[in-house]
Amino acid sequence: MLMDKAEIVISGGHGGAGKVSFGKTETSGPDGGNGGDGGDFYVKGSSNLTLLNQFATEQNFAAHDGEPGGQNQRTGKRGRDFEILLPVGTTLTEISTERQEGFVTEGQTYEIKSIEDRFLVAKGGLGGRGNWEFRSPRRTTPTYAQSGLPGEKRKFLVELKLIADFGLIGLPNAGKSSLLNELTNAKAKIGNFAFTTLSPNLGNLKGHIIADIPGLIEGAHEGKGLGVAFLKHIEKVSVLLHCVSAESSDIKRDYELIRRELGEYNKTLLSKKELVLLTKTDTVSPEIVEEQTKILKKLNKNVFTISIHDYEQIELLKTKVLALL
Ligand SMILES: Nc1nc2c(ncn2[C@@H]2O[C@H](COP(=O)(O)OP(=O)(O)O)[C@@H](O)[C@H]2O)c(=O)[nH]1
Ligand SMILES: [Mg+2]
Repeated sequence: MLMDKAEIVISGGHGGAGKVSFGKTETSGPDGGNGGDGGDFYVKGSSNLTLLNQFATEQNFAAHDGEPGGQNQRTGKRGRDFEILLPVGTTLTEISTERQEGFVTEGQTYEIKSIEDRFLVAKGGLGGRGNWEFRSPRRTTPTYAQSGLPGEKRKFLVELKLIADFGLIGLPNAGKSSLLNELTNAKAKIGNFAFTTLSPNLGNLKGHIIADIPGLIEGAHEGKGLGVAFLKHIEKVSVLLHCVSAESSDIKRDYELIRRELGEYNKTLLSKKELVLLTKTDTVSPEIVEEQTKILKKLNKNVFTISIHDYEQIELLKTKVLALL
């Protein structure tokens, strides 16, 4: 199961307490140091789509507290920062924030758009001042220090919006799931029946999401099979990877059938960038591959031949696909 929604509470570290202490001799006066600041809390982008699963068992996270001040004006150590990784495509929407001055709800959002994104989402609390800082000509022996402030405590709704860059389309058995697994870290079931899954399988190719969109058959746009449920996902992708099996006895028909279903559902789908993939090329002779390629090129000049057993060709395809963005 891929979790795509959770509520979590994130806190900055508590500031360390200031110290009350006095030097060893009667005349040396106050020398309590300040507490260290609490650590800050960050979220950072990652290409791992399953990261929201970490919230199934744990919803509360905090950066480390600052250490208390010491004698001899020694400042406590700052608390260590904390970072959690979230998949690219995640939005954090603030539900509520507790700050020192009270309870504030702001609805601030953070959007993780790339693996380079890193946001400070909860500041650590300030360390308390030690009694050395409170000395003055009038108060030479202050017997108090500050206790340090709590870090920001923020509750967020974390949502992963699966906006895929690429959509693998084609008839059942065209090799979509197999290709997804080869191009990405996905583990989609191979050779399963067309209608067993209710959400598209997703994989990650260098930070870009590829969705394997099953269920397209003749009449899908009218609600045949489960195609309609999947057609809406195609609307969001930037590039279509249209798989047509080299085993087909009528490759033109296979290609046009899918195009027709797309167009009947929504004409704008037809103007999306499309790379045609002649798949399973290892199952037929080179002559047939050549012939099938020729037929496809008449329909779309952007054709690439592929077999999941051809490692070099798979690597080439990765490069080619990324260049289409
Ligand atoms: N020989 C060979 N078999 C393939 C290739 N790609 C997929 N297959 C097989 O074709 C069948 C359908 O593949 P699958 O990926 O499930 O197709 P999907 O229905 O489009 O997702 C499975 O039995 C795969 O093992 C390929 O490049 N070469
Ligand atoms: Mg499949």
